[in-house]
Amino acid sequence: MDLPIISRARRHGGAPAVEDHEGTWSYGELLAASAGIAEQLLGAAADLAEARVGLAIPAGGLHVAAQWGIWRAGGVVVPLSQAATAAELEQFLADVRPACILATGAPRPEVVAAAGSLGIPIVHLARETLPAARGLVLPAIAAGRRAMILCTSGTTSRPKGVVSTHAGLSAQITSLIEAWRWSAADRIPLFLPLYHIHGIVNVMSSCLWAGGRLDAFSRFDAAAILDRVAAGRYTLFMAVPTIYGRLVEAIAGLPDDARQAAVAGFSALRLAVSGSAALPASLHARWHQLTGQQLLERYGMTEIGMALSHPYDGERRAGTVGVPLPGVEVRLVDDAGGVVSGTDASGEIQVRGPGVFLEYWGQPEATRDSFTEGWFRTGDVAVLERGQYRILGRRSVDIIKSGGYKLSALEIEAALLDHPAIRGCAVVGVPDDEWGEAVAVAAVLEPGETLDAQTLRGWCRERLSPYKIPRRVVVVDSLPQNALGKTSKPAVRALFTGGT
Ligand code: MCA
Ligand code: AMP
Repeated sequence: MDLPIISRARRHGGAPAVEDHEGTWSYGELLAASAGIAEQLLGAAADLAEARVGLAIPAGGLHVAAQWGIWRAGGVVVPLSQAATAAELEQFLADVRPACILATGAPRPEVVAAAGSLGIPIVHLARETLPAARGLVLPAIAAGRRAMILCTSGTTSRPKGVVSTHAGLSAQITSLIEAWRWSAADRIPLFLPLYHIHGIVNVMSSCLWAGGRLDAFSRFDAAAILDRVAAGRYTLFMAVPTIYGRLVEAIAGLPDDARQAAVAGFSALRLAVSGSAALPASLHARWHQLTGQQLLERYGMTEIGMALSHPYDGERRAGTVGVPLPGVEVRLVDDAGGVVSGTDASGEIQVRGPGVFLEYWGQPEATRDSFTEGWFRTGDVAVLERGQYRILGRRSVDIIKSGGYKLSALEIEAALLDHPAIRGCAVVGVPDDEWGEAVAVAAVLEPGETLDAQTLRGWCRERLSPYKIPRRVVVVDSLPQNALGKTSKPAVRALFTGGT
């Protein structure tokens, strides 16, 4: 039996599915291309039996065909970051050990280097030379099988692989289809990275599940996107707060006619969604003032998909993230382990439901520790206020959200501590108007050493993705300590914010 996303695509046959720099792909073309890719991956095998396959293809029809092809052959999709350094990729690839990596054109040198050092073959695909399907019978894929592994940073210095099953992804998608009323009439731009749930599930997979049309951009380009919005191409829009902030600025910089057209395009959307990081109330208000649209804010996580959302109809109160999505159970648990009842008391958000991930790849202990009584512990703290959840913050000071990306302070610290001039350091997230939080580091140097911010950033650039590079650097004689003699991260943060 076909996977649901495949059987649904069959219903839309000749309808346009994806528009990218190479033109339009219909649902029928995606199905044919994915069958050919599946057969090529299978070779003489009947089923890839959950072999991992890396995906390093930019957003577009070929990316979708490759993703579906891997699934149809029984493989597990491992999307690769388009920003990662060779060292980061090598660490992740060594962990998940893909059988091969699907790429197109000239793959990023970082991918070539990492794959080369681990002996992982790169399979090149191009639209014009895709293998034609011979009509072989593809394996039946049970819903409980592994489908995807995403790399996520957290409270450990090494990122983890989050494993989702086909059933889990289907549950995440159908919840959004119902709550946000996706239909085949929907048209949406895709400019978010395709190695996170936001771009993969909320935008790409939900759109294709519904039979809608996706405009794929290789990256976020405000001018190109505003042009299409102004042309009235879209019914839906999904982005992180940093992008809405940039759009406000870009619209303000347009000549009168273009500005009016862009605003009219946004005003005509049936829905605009913000998430991945807190949407400042001021930006919610600014967007409303500009477009007449109330942004719908939602809350999710790689491990669970989307959990909370403002209602489609009903109050979209700034500063809150709404109510549980269909199929998702949410509870708040206080520090003593008690379930918070009633309102106005805070607790950790815990989530249960069919969309929750299966496991951290190869880390049974970390998987076990992240659940309690069958509930996933998100590490985010919230309060239920007048019927809607409001996020108060995170339990761990070591998780930073910058421009929608989740970063681990510990991972950045580990890279910095390798520098011979650095004796100690503490990385924190500090409030930032553009990025939500910006990465900041306080460093203690070895006696007699000097290190300027530019050199420190250069060191990081060779080892870490660009968005992990500290934006603010201060050299101190010693790191502030708490009563237990450990580095006090709140006090480190105060070095940058001036607070105490
Ligand atoms: C780029 N830079 C960043 C970030 N992005 N620095 C900090 N934080 C970032 N997020 C760096 C660039 O490397 C560059 O550094 C400098 O900032 C300016 O780059 P620019 O070209 O202006 O940025 P950009 O390439 O246009 O990217 C900005 C962006 C991007 C479009 C906002 O960050 C983005 O797509 N964010 C969305 C991420 C996302 O989808 N997150 C969802 C994951 P230099 O000048 O030094 O070279 S969360 C998720 O999936 C969960 C489930 C959920 O709830 O959604
Ligand atoms: P990720 O691990 O990249 O999937 O990021 C998930 C984290 O993003 C969550 O644990 C939250 O801390 C944060 N997040 C997602 N959506 C929101 C939101 N609407 N408001 C505040 N934080 C959010």
